[in-house]
Amino acid sequence: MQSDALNSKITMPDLVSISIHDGVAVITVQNPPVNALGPGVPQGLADAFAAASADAAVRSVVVIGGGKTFIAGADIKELEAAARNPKAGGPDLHPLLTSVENFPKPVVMAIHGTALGGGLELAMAGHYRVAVAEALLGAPEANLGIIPGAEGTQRLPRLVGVPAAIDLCVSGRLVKAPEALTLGLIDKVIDGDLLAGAVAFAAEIAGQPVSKTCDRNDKLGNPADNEAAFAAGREQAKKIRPHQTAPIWAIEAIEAATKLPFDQGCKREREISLETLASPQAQAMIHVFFAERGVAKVPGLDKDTPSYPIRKVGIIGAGTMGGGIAMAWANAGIPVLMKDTTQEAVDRGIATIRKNYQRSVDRGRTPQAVMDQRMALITPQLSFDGFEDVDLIIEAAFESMEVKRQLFTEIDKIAKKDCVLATNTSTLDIDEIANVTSRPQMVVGLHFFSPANVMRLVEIVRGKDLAPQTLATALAVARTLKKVGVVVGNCRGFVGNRMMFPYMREAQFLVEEGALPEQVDKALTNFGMAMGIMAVDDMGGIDLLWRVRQEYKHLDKPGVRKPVIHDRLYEAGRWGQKRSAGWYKYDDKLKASPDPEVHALIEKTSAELGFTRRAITTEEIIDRCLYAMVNEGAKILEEGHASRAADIDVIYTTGYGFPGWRGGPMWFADTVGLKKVYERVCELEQQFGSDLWAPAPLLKQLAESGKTFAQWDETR
Ligand code: 3H9
Repeated sequence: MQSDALNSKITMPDLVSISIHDGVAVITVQNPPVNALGPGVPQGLADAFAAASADAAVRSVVVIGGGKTFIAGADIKELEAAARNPKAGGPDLHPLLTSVENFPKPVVMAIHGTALGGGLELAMAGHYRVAVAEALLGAPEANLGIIPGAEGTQRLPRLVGVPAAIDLCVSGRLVKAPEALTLGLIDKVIDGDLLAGAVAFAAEIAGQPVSKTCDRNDKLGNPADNEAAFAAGREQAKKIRPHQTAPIWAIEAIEAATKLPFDQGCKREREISLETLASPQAQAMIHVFFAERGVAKVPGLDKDTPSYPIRKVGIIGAGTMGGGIAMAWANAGIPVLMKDTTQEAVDRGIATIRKNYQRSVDRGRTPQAVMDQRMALITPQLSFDGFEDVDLIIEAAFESMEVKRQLFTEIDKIAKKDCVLATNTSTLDIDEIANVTSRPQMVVGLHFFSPANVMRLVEIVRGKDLAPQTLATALAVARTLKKVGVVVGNCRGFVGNRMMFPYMREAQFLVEEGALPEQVDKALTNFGMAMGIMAVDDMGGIDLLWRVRQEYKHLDKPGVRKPVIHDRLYEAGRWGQKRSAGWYKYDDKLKASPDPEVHALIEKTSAELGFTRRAITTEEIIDRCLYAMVNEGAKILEEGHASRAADIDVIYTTGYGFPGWRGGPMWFADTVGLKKVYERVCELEQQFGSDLWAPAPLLKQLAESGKTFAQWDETR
């Protein structure tokens, strides 16, 4: 049944509509793609509630999302504007939430897809929440550097208790409906049609007194238990979100919920919310949110370009990368053939995959049946049998041009005509590889990061002949694997590694001049990097980088300083974690500790190079490591090997452990001020020479015109 009279009262009929089903008013939010509470939606909801209130035939209300989801949150574009202009204040949902909670007839929130952030906050202001089993609920605001600022920190602990509320706000994790039911976040899981189930539920409870979440104080705990929960929450925040302020503020707001009456708790939350929204961390994290979604919009590629369907994949190489890539495909439910050259390599590869899945099963993260299904999707083999049927071949063999040229010549003959050929090379020239095939337009770089089943980044390397359809396929591959695919140009090291070379170089120079590896790493992790660069080198393998250097030795410029200490480690057999010795020594649990033997080696090398070791400050470590990276990033931009500075930020935050709360290296440079960065680069050029430190013309140009990389992006 439909009420035309009611429909006509709604001022925002496109965003929010209302219809009547057997005395139940169904209010539907239609704001694709994710029904965010953007401009007009709160007003549309308020109008719809007013209409439902005025209609005596309405006995209860259901709020539901149109399309694929409930409400995925406040409009982050609005939050972005508010973060840039904090005086204007963020969106204020208080009037809407109060009117929903005080609504005289029962209000049932019907959830499918996601109820996140402001969406969950709206749902919690309703009197009941029902959801389909697959629905996801959560308070992911910490991912944006903010807190659940629409009374979420006040209602959530009232529904789920203080420890669970802390966990949800600090981790930002999403819970499926059955867990939400156990937590008390929802009242019922609906089997079958959500709307029908929710309307039936609403009809059943019509006329009954409602309980408001704001009045439910029974789960707010006692001071002693709460103190312990807050302390544990702060520890959890320090561990999983080091340096981030939002989770700590969220705990503070939850604390207010336990100590103040609801209204005052909301006021305190609003103060904290506005403070977090105005923080540099929120600006940086909101930048990363949109940057991650922006990378799929590739300049010059029509978004409707068709892609080749990928139903089966062949992988060459069962080593760390090949195995990880095979797992990523199996996780997506797509069968893979994994080939290596010896039985031993294949056996080792499959054993590692099994061990990785088993660990996840043992931790309760993956059901055994799922592991079995995924293992069954991976076929280890010694030959190319079956490769003639696959839609995509990913080569993840030894990092040597000769090996790759041979392999691509061979697979070009085996693969069917419309099979895309990809290489996982991290540094080699894609065009040179593509040119040995009869289909250079179908050869693309898919540079995964280790462990490939976990790391979200894939650099999609665009060679000169790459066809739009192949590029569209590579982007679709990233989506299928739930990864972030960033299109980059074909230059040495592409974007990520190309910027890492000068970063590593400076770190090693600093060690040669007077710093110790642990000092460099500490400065970097205190800055916020997930790992220090020395520890990264040990994990990746000193021998690996050494080999890369050999590939490119012919490009070394005579007379230009190169790090020597890395060669010394290699020569001493200190190849990193795999040898329990690299920049650090490692125990059998791979815990690193400083090694006096390395210190001695470093001192000897410094003497050999003629350096009198000096005290190195943290500031010098950060300036040299970070600005070397940023300066290279600016060169990459002007050469067109990355489309936007934001793309570089995504590469670094998703693949290189750069802290998202600093927004990525280019955003970080913007926040420092490009004038200051440029001046420091000029100083370093004076000190260490133009071969190493010539400022990128783009950096100079932006610094001199008072602009930022973000502003440069807007001109793209
Ligand atoms: C909040 O609610 C604050 C309150 O506590 C306090 C307020 C006072 N707003 O990710 P996708 C866009 S904070 C605006 O590719 P999926 C997105 O940019 C918010 N836009 O889809 C993209 O646009 P485009 C708390 C949004 O299916 C398009 O939608 N909520 C928003 O892979 C598709 O996005 C969150 O943090 C938004 N809220 O994943 C949830 N959400 O096509 C954030 C998405 O132009 N969102 N867009 O590039 C997500 O996690 C995912 O989008 C979701 C869907 C899981 C919902």
